[in-house]
Amino acid sequence: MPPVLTAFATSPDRGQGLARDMRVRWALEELGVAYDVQLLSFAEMKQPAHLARNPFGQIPTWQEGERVLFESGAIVLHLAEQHPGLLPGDPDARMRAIMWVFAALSTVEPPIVERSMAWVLEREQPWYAQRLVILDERVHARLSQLSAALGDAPWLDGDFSAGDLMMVSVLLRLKSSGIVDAYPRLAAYVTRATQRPAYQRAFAAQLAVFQNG
Ligand code: GTB
Repeated sequence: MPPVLTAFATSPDRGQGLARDMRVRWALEELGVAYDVQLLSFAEMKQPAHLARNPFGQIPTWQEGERVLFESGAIVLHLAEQHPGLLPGDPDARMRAIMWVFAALSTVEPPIVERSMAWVLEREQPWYAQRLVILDERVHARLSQLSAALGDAPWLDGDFSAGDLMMVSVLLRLKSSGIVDAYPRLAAYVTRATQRPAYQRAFAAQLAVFQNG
């Protein structure tokens, strides 16, 4: 039986590929790993069967035989360790690619998520405009540092890696804001990554869930 990824039955982003199953789908496509998808409603995500997979009642989870994982970063790294294609063979380069996965998840993603959650939960508040200025500053600080680190290279460190996959996944959450466009190197980086056939296949697969739902 193929391994199983869980995803939203009804993604709030209406198939824009912003939910975190997308980064796992992308990794699976890059690595050529076949998989099934189990779609869950919000109610099903909080039921014991899913809480046994993820105590936080969230997607994505990954089940292959007896092995059950949650956390998109852990799942992507696990897949990249198991199959060639997303982590370099050289030990130093491999560790640096893993470092970029962590940088994406723990340094770049938090201010981006904070900004988007403020829009979801606080945009009707009288102080939202002032708060947005602060949130934007934090995002811009990270993007300008990231742009400097990328420089004119196509990818963060050598060949495309799990680090790039995760970084671009995180940057895509800013798509509707237009903020990334202020950083031409990052905008080109995102375009380069999302033109990859593996990204396109993963995007189409998650969009089909919305279109057929
Ligand atoms: N740290 C975990 C990981 O990386 O796997 C976070 C997992 C997570 O946040 N899962 C979300 C979830 O299950 C879906 S991806 N939420 C339901 C819940 O907590 O009850 C986050 C997400 C949701 C929706 C959009 N969107 O609509 O744009 C974007 C991202």
